Amino acid sequence: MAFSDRIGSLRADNAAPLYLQLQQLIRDAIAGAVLQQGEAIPPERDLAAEYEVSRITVRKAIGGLVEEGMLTRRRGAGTFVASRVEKSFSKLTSFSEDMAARGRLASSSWVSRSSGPVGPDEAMALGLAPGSTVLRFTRIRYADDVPLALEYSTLASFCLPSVDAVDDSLYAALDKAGHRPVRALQRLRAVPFGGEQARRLGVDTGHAGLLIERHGFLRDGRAVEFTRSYYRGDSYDFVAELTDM
Ligand code: 16G
Repeated sequence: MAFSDRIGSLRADNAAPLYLQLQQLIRDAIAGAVLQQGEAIPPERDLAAEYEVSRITVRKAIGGLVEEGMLTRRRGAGTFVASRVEKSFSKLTSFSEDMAARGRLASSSWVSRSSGPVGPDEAMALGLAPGSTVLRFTRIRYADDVPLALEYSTLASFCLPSVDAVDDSLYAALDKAGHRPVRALQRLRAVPFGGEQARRLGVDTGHAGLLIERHGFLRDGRAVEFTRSYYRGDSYDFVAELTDM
């Protein structure tokens, strides 16, 4: 079946620019599950021929949807409908592990890393005495190059030799140092993104987000980690399996 038979055609009586119309067709098809998660989008030249528009128009339409996180590009393979990331509630896993388990490529960019005296909220969260030193990490987390979350982590300083001990994964560094948390408390709530979160995640201010706060503990009960993760609500699902046992 031709792509346009599934998602619809451009309309001559529509005054909107062609790339926006094409974008809207694809967006509606994804929302209406006419296009499924992980499904391939036809190559640029095929779409251009089918819709009788220039390849630049197609590129602009697709490029915008990739930026929005609706589509993802995989090098050498093509463009696909992005799948929402599903995250189990019951396992204490790291972002890197969650992405690897889903065949997504995890990466991060650093916003900041520093050490300094603990603040009042952090002291409460980590059970530290005023004046203790903490390590702070702020990162943008990506799945297949789409920004998914902004994370602010504060760690008790005994957990790691220095802030430079973390490369790609915080939990890998904690594991190496023998201080990976084994238990965590998590609190989740819906938040509209403020300016900083929106800008860093490439969405509009007020975009629906999920704030997840994690308090991670060692086996001996000491608190290791206090992380606030701002996830994009349009690409993240939390899944919990409930049993009565
Ligand atoms: C997850 C955790 C976060 C942890 C991070 C470590 C949630 C809500 N948060 O994002 O608390 O610090 O993983 O990931 O799951 P990393 O080892 O890849 O740096």
